[in-house]
Amino acid sequence: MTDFFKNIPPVRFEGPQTPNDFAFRHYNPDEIVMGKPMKDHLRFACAYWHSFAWPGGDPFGGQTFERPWFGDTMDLARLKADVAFEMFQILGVPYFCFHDADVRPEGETFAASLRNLEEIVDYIAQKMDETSVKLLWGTANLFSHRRFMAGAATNPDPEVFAYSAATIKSCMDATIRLGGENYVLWGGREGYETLLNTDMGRERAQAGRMLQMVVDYKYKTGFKGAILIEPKPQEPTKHQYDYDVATVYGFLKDFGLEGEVKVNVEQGHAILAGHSFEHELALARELGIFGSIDMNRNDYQSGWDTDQFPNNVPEMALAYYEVLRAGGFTTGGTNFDARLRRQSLDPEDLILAHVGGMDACAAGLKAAAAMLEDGKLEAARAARYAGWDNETGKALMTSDLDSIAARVVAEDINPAPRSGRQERLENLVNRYL
Ligand code: XUL
Ligand code: CO
Repeated sequence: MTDFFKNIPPVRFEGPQTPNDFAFRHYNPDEIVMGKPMKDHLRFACAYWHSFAWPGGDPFGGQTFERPWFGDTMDLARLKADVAFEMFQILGVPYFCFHDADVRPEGETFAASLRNLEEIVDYIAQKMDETSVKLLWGTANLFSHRRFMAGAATNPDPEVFAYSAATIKSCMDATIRLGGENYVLWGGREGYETLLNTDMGRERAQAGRMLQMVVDYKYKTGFKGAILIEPKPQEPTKHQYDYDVATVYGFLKDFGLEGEVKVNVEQGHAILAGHSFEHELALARELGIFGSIDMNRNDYQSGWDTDQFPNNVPEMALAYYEVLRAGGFTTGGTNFDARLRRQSLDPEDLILAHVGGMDACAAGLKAAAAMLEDGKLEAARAARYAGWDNETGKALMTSDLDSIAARVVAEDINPAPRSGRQERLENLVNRYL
């Protein structure tokens, strides 16, 4: 045991009335919701990068956190892993997620970085065995180091493409070694700062080739997990190719990979793309590419990807409603891609941030389940489209313009507008919260 979280006991469910800050009010892991335990619906994961690698900087100032594991040695990487697994156990989260750069120091050469990664992965594997904490997904950091400043797969320099391919292979190997349930690709710098120096056609083709190689490697290695793309419209680059769920689907279709790759949808990224989280989730479900979620929130005033811990239960209820309508998670889960505010220096801040986020998700899930089980919202939706289920409605889907036009004239069709009943439905939803 390290002494980082000293005096913080394991967090347990104590119910909504408890005065204890270090307790769950809603997240009751074994409580059955719609036929299965809450923990199996939510499948919580902690993000290694925000909680253990981020130094607390912003564009106007550097590091605010002073963590005993900050530094570039393997001993410190092991200390970081020790503290990380202590946090996972205090919270009782079943999963974690990581990038290569979060867990190992960068070496002088690719080979040295790879040795560091393999060594720490062995150490993490041991910690996973001891604690039963599992890996939701692994990924490669192809955006922090300066070599990636003009992109990874979409870089104008083919040697950066090569370096990125080698890095992805090493991170897929690490994910497989740790029994990861998914492998994620977030194209942080796969985009452009200015079109003036960008060959968009080439960059798209390069990104398509890289993705094809990832899918091929999945089959070559027998990896059973899902390959997920995480859409984001911008930040760090001015424009990112994986803009949103619809754009990613178009890209997958273009390269014939729509049956191979799904999406990891992030709350804050959905908002940055001008959508709601539930919109992105509903679309992913309809397109058959729903995979996993990165849970967080942005500050609606700032317009930045502030990656705060989620706390808005009504928003989460709508998001989990779409997750439940998708049939719930299979390989995916709820990853807290969220970080503390830079003034939140204390170890207990890290715990309480997750406690609040987990509780807000649980409350959202319960509301979503009640909404779905009650069936009123779905009944209202079905009633709105009922005309499509009768013979005339069905026939429209196989008719042509001529025959439809002839019937409209012959039957003097003059449809009467009907209320969309939005306020009634909004009132209904609020009753479950
Ligand atoms: C950045 C982001 C990443 C990905 C993993 O906005 O969301 O942390 O989730 O690379
Ligand atoms: Co994310």
